[in-house]
Parts: sequence; structure tokens; C-alpha cells
Amino acid sequence: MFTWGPITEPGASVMGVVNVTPDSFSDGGRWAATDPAIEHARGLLAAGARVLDVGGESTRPGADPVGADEEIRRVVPVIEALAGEALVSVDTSKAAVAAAAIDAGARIVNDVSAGRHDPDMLGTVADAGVGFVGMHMQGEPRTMQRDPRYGDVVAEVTAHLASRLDAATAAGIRRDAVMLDPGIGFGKTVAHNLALLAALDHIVDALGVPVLVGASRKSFLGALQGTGDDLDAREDGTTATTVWAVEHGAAMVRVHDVAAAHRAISIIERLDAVAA
Ligand code: PMM
Repeated sequence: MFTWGPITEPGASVMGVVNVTPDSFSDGGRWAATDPAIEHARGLLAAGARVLDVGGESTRPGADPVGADEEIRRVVPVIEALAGEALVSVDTSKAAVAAAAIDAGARIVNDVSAGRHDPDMLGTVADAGVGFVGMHMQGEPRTMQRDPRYGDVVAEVTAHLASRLDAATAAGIRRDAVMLDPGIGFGKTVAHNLALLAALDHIVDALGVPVLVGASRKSFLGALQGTGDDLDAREDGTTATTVWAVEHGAAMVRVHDVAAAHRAISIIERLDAVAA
């Protein structure tokens, strides 16, 4: 039976992004074919990834949805190749894709809709006894960045995640198999993302389960740094968010550059040990 405990304790761990997609915003097309994706994933594992997150549908703002068959065709061969050597999660909102990925060896389902997109998702995860990452998103990828609005973004995202935790456990997913994620960049302005990161300690305390933060290379970093669409320049901001997230209670960070995150976390751990 899956539990997050051994994965997230003693310290924060790194989830490496493996996008088997032609159009993800940050690495679109680079690993779209099976063999390059597997090779890339092995590199992330060697660099210190604790989980490899394999996705076959881009969730970048404005992205068009992909059918389940195509998503399965993209992710299953990659998961089959990696499952014997790594802990693999599948990044999908479709129960059929999750089921195929679990058959191929995935042990975690990472759903950016937290089980809202597909009514069969939570039951599929519960029946398989695998881990579940549920993320907050306002709207859906195609339109989510048009005009995101909240009264109190921290309170609303926290309450939404708490209700998704209830839905997951009601469907039969064990509480200790659930991780939650405030969904940086998913239906959020720069100010919303900053407010959520600034309140991370509170969110972690309020939810009472491990929290994942995925800020890697997201556009708010380009906006804050004044570097716009230059993705390489966002790596510095990504490292800053990794350090911030880990220092403020995140159990896991989802990043593209695993080596950089792993190195940053190793320094934090040394500092924490001396400061303790
Ligand atoms: N971000 C993306 C995709 N999947 N899943 C979780 N749990 N959290 C995230 O922040 C998240 C995600 C988009 O980034 P990508 O296109 O670089 O994978």
C-alpha cells in the first residue's frame, strides 16, 4: 500500500518533470519521442529525482486537450521503461490514462484537476492503492489565465484543497497517500502566486498532508525578474522558489532542472542542521 512517508521524510524531495509532449511551455517537444524521454528521465533520476512525473498532455495556458488514446500512446512506453528503476507518477486528469499508466508501473497519479475533471479518477486511484497528488486550478488550462479572480486567494485555495482531500478519502484513497498542491500558475496572477507562496506555512499547517510546489520555469518568474519569455533565465527564480518552498514546509518540489534543485536542497539541509 502506497504512503508518502518514506518518500517525503526526512527531508524535502524532488519530482522531476518528464513531458512527453510536443507543446509543453517549458520544454515543449524536446522529449516528445519515447527514447529521448526515457534517456532524459534517467538523467533526472541520476541527478537526484525521487519521483519522475511523466505527462502526455500539456497543461500550459491555452493548450488544446489531447485524447486519452494519444496520451496513453505517449506515456505508457516511457513508464514501462522507467518503472523498474524509479518511482513514477503519471501527470494526467483522465482515469483511463491513469489506469493504463498504473498497469505500466506508475505508483502515483498527479492530477492537476484533483479528480474533478474525470468522475472515475478518484475511484481508479483508490482501487489501485496508489499515491495521489491533487492540485488546485481555477478554470481549465485553455482559459485559466484570462482573468483569474479570488476574494482571498489563500483561503479559497486552501479550502478547495481541503475539500478535494475529503473527496479523495471519501472515494477510498488513504489520507496518507494524498499530497496536495496549490497549483502555482493555474488560474493565478503574479500576485496570486506570490500570495500562495508567501502563505505556504499556513497552507501546509491547515491541510495536514504533504504539500507539493511546482513553480519551475513558470511565467510569473519571468514577469518578476523582468526576463519575460527567456526560459533559461527563469532557472534562477526557480531555485529561489525551491529554497523558499522547502524552508516553508513543502514536502516536494516539481522541477525541470533536478540537479539544481537537489544541490540547493542539500545546502539548505546543511544549514538547517547547523542552525538546529
Ligand atoms: N505544473 C504543470 C504540470 N503539472 N502538476 C502539479 N502537481 N503541479 C504543478 O505545478 C504542475 C503539474 C505545468 O508545468 P510543465 O508544463 O512544465 O509540466
